[in-house]
Amino acid sequence: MSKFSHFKLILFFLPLLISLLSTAAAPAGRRHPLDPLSPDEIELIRSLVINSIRNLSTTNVTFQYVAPADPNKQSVLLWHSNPKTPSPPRRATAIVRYNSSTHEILIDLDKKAIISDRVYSGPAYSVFTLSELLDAVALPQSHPPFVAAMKKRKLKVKDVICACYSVGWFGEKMKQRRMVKLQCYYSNGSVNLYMRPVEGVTMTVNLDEMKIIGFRDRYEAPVPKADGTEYRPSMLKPPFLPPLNGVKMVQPEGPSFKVNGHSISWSNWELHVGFDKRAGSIISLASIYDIEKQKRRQVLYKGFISELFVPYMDLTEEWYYRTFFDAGEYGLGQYAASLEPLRDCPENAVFMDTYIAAGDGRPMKMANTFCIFERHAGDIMWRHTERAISNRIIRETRAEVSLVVRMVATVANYDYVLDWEFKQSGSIIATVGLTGLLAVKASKYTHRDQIKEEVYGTLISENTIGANHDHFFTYYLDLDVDGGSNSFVKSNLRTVRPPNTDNPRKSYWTVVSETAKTEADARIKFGRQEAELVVVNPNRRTRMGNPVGYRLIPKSTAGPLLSVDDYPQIRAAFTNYNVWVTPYNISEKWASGLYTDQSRGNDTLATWSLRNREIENKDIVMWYTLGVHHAPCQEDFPLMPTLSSGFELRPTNFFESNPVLKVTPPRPLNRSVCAH
Ligand SMILES: *[C@@H]1O[C@H](CO)[C@@H](O)[C@H](O)[C@H]1NC(C)=O
Ligand SMILES: *[C@@H]1O[C@H](CO)[C@@H](O)[C@H](O)[C@H]1NC(C)=O
Ligand SMILES: *[C@@H]1O[C@H](CO)[C@@H](O)[C@H](O)[C@H]1NC(C)=O
Ligand SMILES: *[C@@H]1O[C@H](CO)[C@@H](O)[C@H](O)[C@H]1NC(C)=O
Ligand SMILES: *[C@@H]1O[C@H](CO)[C@@H](O)[C@H](O)[C@H]1NC(C)=O
Ligand SMILES: *[C@@H]1O[C@H](CO)[C@@H](O)[C@H](O)[C@H]1NC(C)=O
Ligand SMILES: *[C@@H]1O[C@H](CO)[C@@H](O)[C@H](O)[C@H]1NC(C)=O
Ligand SMILES: [Cu+2]
Repeated sequence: MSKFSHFKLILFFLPLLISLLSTAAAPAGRRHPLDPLSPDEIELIRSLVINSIRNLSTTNVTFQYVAPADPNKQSVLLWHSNPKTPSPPRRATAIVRYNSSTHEILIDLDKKAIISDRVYSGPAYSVFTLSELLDAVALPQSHPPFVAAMKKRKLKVKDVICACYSVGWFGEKMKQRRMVKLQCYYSNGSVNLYMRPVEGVTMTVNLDEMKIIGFRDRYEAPVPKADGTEYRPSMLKPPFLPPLNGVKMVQPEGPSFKVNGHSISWSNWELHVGFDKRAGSIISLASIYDIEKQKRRQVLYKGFISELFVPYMDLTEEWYYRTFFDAGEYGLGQYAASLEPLRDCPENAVFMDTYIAAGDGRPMKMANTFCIFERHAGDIMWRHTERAISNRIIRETRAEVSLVVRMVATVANYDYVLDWEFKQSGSIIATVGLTGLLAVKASKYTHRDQIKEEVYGTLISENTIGANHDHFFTYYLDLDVDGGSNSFVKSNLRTVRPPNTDNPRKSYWTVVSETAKTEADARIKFGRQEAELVVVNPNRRTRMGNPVGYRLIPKSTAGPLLSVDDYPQIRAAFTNYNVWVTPYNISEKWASGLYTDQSRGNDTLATWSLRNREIENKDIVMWYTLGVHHAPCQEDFPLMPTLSSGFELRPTNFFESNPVLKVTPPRPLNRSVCAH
């Protein structure tokens, strides 16, 4: 269930350890309805599905996506507010592929029975499995045209490593087979294979038959040299920057949070951390204790990354199709990295393992998927120095400590550091950090001055073009501010000229607020106007009469630059606006549709929203797309320093006054702990 960074720290975590063990031993009936599937449940699903398929010996069965079916929201809330309420029925969805068709199977885990089995016959496909991608990349080694193409390039075939790329959809009318394209890289002399593409060769693999159905060797380009691509310190040549003095975050009394299964309580916050093959971390039931009102207040029913769209801008035959949906096609959870104590997370972190169903349906343990820690990074929570009163100086300052839940998704070349951070002030901050390896294209060029054609990127090293691309993270944010009935208020800041010309000023700005009545009123493209976007509960007001709310403060306002009729953009039309608001609907969860691989854009947030439903004083969901345009630069080579962006959900007239005025600073530690 959980393990700790350092053996000696176990002593300090003893109370926590005991609470974890007691959770593990708790009777099944007390399981949190939003918990991810346990290994036993995954096994059960597998055996039910396999047993239901006759003549198995002749059939390959692939479990593409297995997850708990979302329980009814009202039953979860009831269960959560009253521990005596029984858990809602525990169900699971399995999207299973066999006999060349996709089955959507709904399973009752309590009754251990299949409820329904429906064949989906649309043109799109569910998430890849790691095992099928591994099988696919092994195929070229025994594919004669490929072997010949590598020989021709004087490359050692066994050092050529291929990667699978989703094929996208470019207007094909007929349903296509389930496929990936392979692009290969040369690993001889460097582990940084992504910096060494073997350009010009593309293969297509039929994933159901697991065979190469297309091979094309269009041209040759020099494979970029291995020299300079290393990132392991043991293989790097000096000089190195000398190390800094030791830095660590110590909590000799242990962390201040408690982990109970997947539930976390820390200071005034309570939340649940779920896990999904597609989305990665799912934050649920985040609520904050209001010390003035002496009650716990709901904030976020559910928050997760619904999709991550990464289109590349290179139009050549080998590249045009690279328009990836990292959640819906690849699975951010499936690609979760195992976090390394002391490096990925500080010393005071607690780690959590997770399970997903592998391609064969069996539970696959993912160690150290999450780390949870208190961040004390030397920031100031609030302060003031008052010198105006004669003969005295008033000085009050509080150090910021926050709670971080972290996972890292390494989707092939890219690493995404995905943090959810909770502050005692009530703010929830989501941060994405982009690091890892760029997707680069091999080219004949070694100097910028040689380039006279469009190369769709930047020459970042000899023979290496860093391809232009975007990252669009679409967050699903089901805020329930003090309950389910919320409205979305956008406030534009307008410049006004004073009506009275005698005024010495010629302008000022004022806030013009408008409550969105329907979905169309709530579609926001950033960069057009300054807007303050607040999800309010119109039925709950502060003493001053302001509706209680939570505001979205974006750190990135980038939007798509592709034209709306471009096929990738049709599939990713949910990025056409930075913000959408929809009425809560249990089946509207994946912005790119339930089936994303080869999708055609007819089941996206953008199509659901065409209904233009009413969203005022209703249970609503806010969708925020955080975009990063990435025109690579030389510093991104051979490995990219983390580039961060994110957003803040910040209480706005939610509390009667500053909620951190009465935060007590962390207990002082004895000096000896940090003596030099
Ligand atoms: C299943 O197997 C049985 C006997 O092995 C055979 O008679 C039957 O035709 C098979 N059914 C299908 C659908 O392949
Ligand atoms: C099962 O998969 C193997 C390769 O993984 C393939 O050779 C075989 O044809 C597949 N069988 C069926 C019935 O699809
Ligand atoms: C496989 O599909 C074919 C037609 O698509 C169908 O006739 C056959 O019964 C299926 N086999 C199984 C085992 O479901
Ligand atoms: C999208 O269109 C395909 C046919 O092209 C259809 O099979 C599928 O059901 C449609 N999906 C939705 C959600 O409308
Ligand atoms: C493989 O790498 C080594 C070391 O960098 C180099 O000397 C050798 O020429 C490379 N071989 C091929 C076939 O690329
Ligand atoms: C929920 O959304 C789905 C897909 O958009 C739609 O088919 C269904 O009718 C919606 N349900 C309700 C109750 O609006
Ligand atoms: C700090 O030092 C005092 C006095 O030496 C001791 O009583 C106390 O237990 C120490 N606290 C911790 C957390 O080590
Ligand atoms: Cu990038």
